Amino acid sequence: MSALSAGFAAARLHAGALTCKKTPTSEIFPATRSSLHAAATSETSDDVPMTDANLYTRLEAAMKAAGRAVAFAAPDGTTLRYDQLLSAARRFANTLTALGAMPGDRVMVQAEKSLTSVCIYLAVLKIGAVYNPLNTAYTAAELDYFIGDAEPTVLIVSKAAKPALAALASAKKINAIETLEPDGTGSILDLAFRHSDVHATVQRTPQDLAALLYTSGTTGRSKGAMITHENLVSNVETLSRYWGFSSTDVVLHALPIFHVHGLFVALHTALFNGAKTLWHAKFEMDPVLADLPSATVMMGVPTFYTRMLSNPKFTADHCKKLRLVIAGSAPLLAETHVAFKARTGLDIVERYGMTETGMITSNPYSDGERIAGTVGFPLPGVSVRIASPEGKVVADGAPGVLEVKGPNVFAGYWRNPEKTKEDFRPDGYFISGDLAVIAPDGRVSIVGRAKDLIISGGFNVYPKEIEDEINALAGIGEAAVIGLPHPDFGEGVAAVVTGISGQSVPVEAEIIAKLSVRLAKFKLPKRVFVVPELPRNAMGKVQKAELRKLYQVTFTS
Ligand code: MLC
Ligand code: AMP
Repeated sequence: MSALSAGFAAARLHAGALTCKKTPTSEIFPATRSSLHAAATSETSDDVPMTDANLYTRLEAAMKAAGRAVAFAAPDGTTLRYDQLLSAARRFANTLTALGAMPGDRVMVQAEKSLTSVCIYLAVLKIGAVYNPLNTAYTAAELDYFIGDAEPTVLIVSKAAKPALAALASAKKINAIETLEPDGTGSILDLAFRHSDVHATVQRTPQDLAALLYTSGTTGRSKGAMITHENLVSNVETLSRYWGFSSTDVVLHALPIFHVHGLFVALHTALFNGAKTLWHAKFEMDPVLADLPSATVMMGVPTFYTRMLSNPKFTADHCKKLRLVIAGSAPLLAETHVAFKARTGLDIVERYGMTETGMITSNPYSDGERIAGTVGFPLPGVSVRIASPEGKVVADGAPGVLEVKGPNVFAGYWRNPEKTKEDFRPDGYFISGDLAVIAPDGRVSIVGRAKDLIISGGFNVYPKEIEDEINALAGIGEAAVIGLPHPDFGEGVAAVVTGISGQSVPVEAEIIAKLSVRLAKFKLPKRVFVVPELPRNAMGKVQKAELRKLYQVTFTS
């Protein structure tokens, strides 16, 4: 974050200087306040007609209204004001355009969370391009697939990752590969200081794409979810109202910003309301507890709350100002809800959503009871129904697959019309793959999954992808990958494998080591069991339920 302001200072002092001088964090803000102010107040041509559906235009209205209010504050004491953020977004917009990114082009970013990446995100929206963030845990092999599929015009990665990708650039028609480091420095930041902060926002229709987010699937291959400006605008408007956001809010943000929860829920609600964000590069207990007493809003995956509760230092005093505590992305155990209430006096608001749909349901904020183990009511404007696998709506109160329709539902899978067709009903409902029931009062509970999916610490892992990788290893007969109860991550990935007779079967550590070259760390089995054979049903299908029963205490004891 501090790198941003250091860069602005360099740009002003050297009038178009090409390098960003590294400045110790603590010295940056006092020294550069005036230059940032100058940058932020320079003339812009941002005024666009009211019909523009670009999400940026909507966010910008709130950010402009916030003026010189603090947008971001980090644990090291540095801050960034809204006027500074807007100025930076305009510079990055000019930078990306100069790198060849046109409206509709993908800008792929695999970089650690920093304020520079927030500016890049805003700039991508501003130029009408499509933001394509990737989990930083993805390996080079996974990145190769994403690049081939998304065909980005601009790719932003860490300095360490760039050399291996350079050869790809011409083969995959990438215009530019720029770098971005965890501290927010990198070639993309250096470039931004060569560009002016005058930029006219590119107008978008509601159906134009704003983002492409990859989500893995039952086939083992990740699919790009095409997310439109309308999807994002409708969801942030709804959440802002439903959860009672205002410019006086202070949002504690410790989620990654390459997925929906951190990017479209936590960041959007803060920016859309001109609120202040307490910016944490990741969830780390001590800094989070130090900032919590200043926060009015906190959002997290269940692992955040179980970790906080297992820390004896965490007390009600930390939550003095909290008015809203959100949990989602994975099931929040009822016992966690109850324990949080007992420790802090606060009822966590559990909500339910997906990459493809943004937020779908939420427990009530102001009107009604928050019930542990339920995900609340469909959000205003969002329709939900429960159906059989064949698409027949089930009797009231019966379990089935949750289907959802509304302005929040994505436009389909990137370059994959067959999969899109498969996952939508003819009347426009999207088939979530989650098993749910709706109570007579309309309250939704997620009771299971129709899809073979593991959610570990809020990250999705599709067993098929891991099984394909294990099956490709020498000496392996067949692998079955399952999710087992895990005290920290909710579910932990485990594999049960057979060998091939007459061949030497790799041992657990070898299998994990080989997989680690190909798969992101969070997808790696934390245990691998080698067995003589897998349990099968009469049809010859592996009985994963049996395996889950057999190994259920693996991570809990
Ligand atoms: C880290 N590890 C994980 C893991 N996170 N393993 C499984 N599952 C995870 N989620 C690995 C690390 O690489 C490390 O491996 C070991 O586990 C211990 O790591 P750690 O240091 O304890 O983990 P940490 O870095 O603290 O990360 C844990 C976490 C993080 C929970 C803070 O995973 C996280 O921020 N999760 C949030 C995910 C999220 O935002 N989901 C939203 C998706 S959007 P080793 O080998 O080095 O020991 C969505 C829609 C919706 O779902 O509804 O919101
Ligand atoms: P993702 O593909 O990462 O967007 O993950 C979406 C999935 O997370 C959903 O389909 C659900 O299975 C799960 N999910 C999100 N929120 C909740 C919740 N509150 N309770 C249970 N599951 C959830």
